[in-house]
Amino acid sequence: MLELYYFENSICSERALMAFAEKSVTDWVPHHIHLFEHQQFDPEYLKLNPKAQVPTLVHDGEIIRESSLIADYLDDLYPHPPLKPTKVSEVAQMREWIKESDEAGYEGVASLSFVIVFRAKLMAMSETARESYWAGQTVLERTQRQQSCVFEGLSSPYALRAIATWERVFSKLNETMSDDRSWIMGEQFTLADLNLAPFVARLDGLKLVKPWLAEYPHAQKWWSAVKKRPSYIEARVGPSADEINIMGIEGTKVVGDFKKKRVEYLAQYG
Ligand SMILES: N[C@@H](CCC(=O)N[C@@H](CS)C(=O)NCC(=O)O)C(=O)O
Repeated sequence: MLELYYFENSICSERALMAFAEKSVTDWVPHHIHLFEHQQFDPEYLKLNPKAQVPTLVHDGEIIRESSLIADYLDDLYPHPPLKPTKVSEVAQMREWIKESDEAGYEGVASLSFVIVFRAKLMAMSETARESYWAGQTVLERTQRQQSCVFEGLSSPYALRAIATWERVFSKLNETMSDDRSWIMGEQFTLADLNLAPFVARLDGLKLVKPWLAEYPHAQKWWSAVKKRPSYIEARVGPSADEINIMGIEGTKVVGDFKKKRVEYLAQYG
């Protein structure tokens, strides 16, 4: 039996949902973990995921954590259609993309989400409510990142790191796609595309993709193709209807300052 513990509006959960959709697997058991209701801190859930994060896959009692590893595991479990190239060197190259999105891409998207949307939400709360939002966190680096983004906004060093990371990813994506290939690894849609898609969807919800990809037409073409991918549509990747409104409102407020910050970054480090 396959069970997925997840939260619909989480970009990491969307990777697992997209992998299920790619494989046309529907007989899995959903367990909803509502992050804003602090269900990730339920002692029973912490036994499955001590970092108090989603998603977690449980397969016949075996626990699989980390969204990119869950997608990889599902690809091994259900070989058709394959989401990894056959040539081993290409598998390693595909994993380099995933490593970058796991290590830096996730932090960048999470930081920008906090700078733009959760900042507005958390700053509107009383200090006590804010403290209880962060109570029980099990990953210190995540709490510190979130607090820096909430209290410092675009001046947070994490915002600058986010801009640097995504500049690097988008520029590499643009160059990779410039030979008119269909997907990152060539003609095959792979885990490199799947793992990147939900993160770019969030940046799009935050109104950052349009200004960012204006200079990267090949990356933009990739993004347009991803949005038409049946698994992307079926898994409902991207912000929900409620979220899209609030992200759009807050994103529009910040986009001018974001563009300035990006220009500053490029002038100094680009
Ligand atoms: N590297 C982990 C990151 C998982 C992660 O941080 N998930 C977020 C949602 S996207 C979460 O559960 N956050 C918990 C919280 O905000 O308290 C993965 O890819 O599975």
